[in-house]
Amino acid sequence: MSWMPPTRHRRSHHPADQRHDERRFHHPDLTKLGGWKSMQAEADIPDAEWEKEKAWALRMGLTAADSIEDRSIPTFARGELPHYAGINTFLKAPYTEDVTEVGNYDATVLGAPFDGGTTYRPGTRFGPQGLRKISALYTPYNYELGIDLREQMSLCDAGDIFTIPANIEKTFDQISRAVSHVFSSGSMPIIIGGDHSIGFPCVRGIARCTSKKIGIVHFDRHADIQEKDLDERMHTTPWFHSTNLPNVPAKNLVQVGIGGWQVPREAVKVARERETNIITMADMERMGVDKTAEMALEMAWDGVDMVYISFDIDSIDCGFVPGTGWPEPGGFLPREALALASKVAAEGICGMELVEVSPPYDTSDITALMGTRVIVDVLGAMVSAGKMGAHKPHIDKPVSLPMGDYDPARDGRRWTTPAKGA
Ligand SMILES: [Mn+2]
Repeated sequence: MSWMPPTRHRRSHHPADQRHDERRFHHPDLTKLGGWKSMQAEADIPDAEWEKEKAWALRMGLTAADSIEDRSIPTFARGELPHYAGINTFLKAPYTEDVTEVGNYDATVLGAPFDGGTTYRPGTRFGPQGLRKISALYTPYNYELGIDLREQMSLCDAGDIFTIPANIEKTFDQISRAVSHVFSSGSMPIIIGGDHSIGFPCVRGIARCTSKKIGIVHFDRHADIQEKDLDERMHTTPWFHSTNLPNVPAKNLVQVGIGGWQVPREAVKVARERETNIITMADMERMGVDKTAEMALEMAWDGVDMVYISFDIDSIDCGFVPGTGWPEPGGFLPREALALASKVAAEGICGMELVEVSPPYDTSDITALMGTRVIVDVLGAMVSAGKMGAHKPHIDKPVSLPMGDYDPARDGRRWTTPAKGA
């Protein structure tokens, strides 16, 4: 008979050990903790996509030097690892350089690098690059949610929209066209700004592909609903023009986190006239996150078919997000913002934008990281709730954009020596 360890004297608090040790009764029941549940839940998440990515990396990046023991490591970095290496897309998702391929993915990230709508600090034209850069540090797995985005949804990065820096109206036309293309493909658009002026062309891009109605949950310190600012449509005006669209009712616009000393009176007048819904930061604090989300969802979804999220990073207290165009103290704590965005996303959304990250004013990439986090938490909440793709049945007026006249078979591959490329 072999020697058995004296289990009565083990110090482990792990639930699996409790059956061996009657003395454990005075310790907390760990099975009630999310930490314990998540540990168990991980076992049920598949890893087929990760295995596929590793095999793909060896095909693309060649097998490693003989001295390297882990034979899944390639010579050239391809895919997720190492996090500090590579040509960054958002979350190292595949780059759909050919944008006719975005329909193969549940969601598409597309950058709108434009800061011509800015009325104070510029720099958000670098927002998409800033988010992509710091997004590389994330894995697609979230312990607390018990989900792995790579295994449970598909994501691509279509790169940036060609914006026109000195012409906001031409830029709006380009953004609406790009968003319409992605939305029509069935892939959910995730637009990374860019200043908040892009909110109007993004919503317009979705709205023109459907006869259904769209509600908007808008997280911000600022109301952004006046008609013009400095004589033009600027980043202070997206919701005036969005709620002029026939299928975007103003009564389904819910603005959460508004307050402070930067809400222009012109905007308040419009909000009052159009009967939009404003939940101030103090309202949120008094009601709490759950009740706030519940109320926002009720108003945004009232009589509509889809809801869009517009998240201005400056809705979070400026102490956490210094790299933004109009910093305002007294905003959300990060945990509140992430929880609110997640709760709204868990009911299903038709698209989202993350705006106002300005890398030139950022410190240690912290603002860009917060923006990245909002996006991945939204995706995580949708996957957890089984809502990814819920918008697809509402795409009843898809658009089709003509391609340019370029045939790789006839014209060869770009930037190659003709002899080799032929
Ligand atoms: Mn704002």
